[in-house]
Amino acid sequence: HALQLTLALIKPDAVAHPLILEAVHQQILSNKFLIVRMRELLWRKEDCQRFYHEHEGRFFYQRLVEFMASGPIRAYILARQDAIQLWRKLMGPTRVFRARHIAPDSIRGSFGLTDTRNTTHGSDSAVSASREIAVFFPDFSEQRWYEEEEPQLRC
Ligand code: YYY
Ligand code: MG
Repeated sequence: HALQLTLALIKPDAVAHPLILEAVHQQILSNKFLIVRMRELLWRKEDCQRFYHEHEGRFFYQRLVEFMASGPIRAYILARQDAIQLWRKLMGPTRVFRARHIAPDSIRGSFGLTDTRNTTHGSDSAVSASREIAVFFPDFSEQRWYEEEEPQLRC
């Protein structure tokens, strides 16, 4: 496909701050992502646990789950050429110290508060993107989108 889909989340620390929320949204637009779907929600702790199950047992798992359920988050399905890799590059490294030093202009380098409160999430592979899109947008059919909408958006 010409366009790739990814799931992006704006985490509670950033949704709670209007200027940061707007700045992250502008990064999405100025980097020519298409916003395919968008919603805001308050996550239940059990859903966070399921979403992050690959990290179960890690030292940060509990605080991550608590944090992600602590306030509203915003979820996007984004489309673009190389969407997965580009969104992760724009986010910058996971950990705030690295982000600030290696990629100070990245989203996390600019707005990340701690390793946990690091502003955004992005899918890390096509397989994760499909799984994660289905978690937040259960009515969205990737197959139908590629058949009916993607061909008209390509340029
Ligand atoms: O994909 P990405 O978000 O960049 O990092 P992961 O290694 O998948 O970790 C997911 C999530 O866990 C991260 O965004 C914050 C949290 N976390 C943490 O709180 N402390 C760490 N040392 C590492 C990750
Ligand atoms: Mg990850």
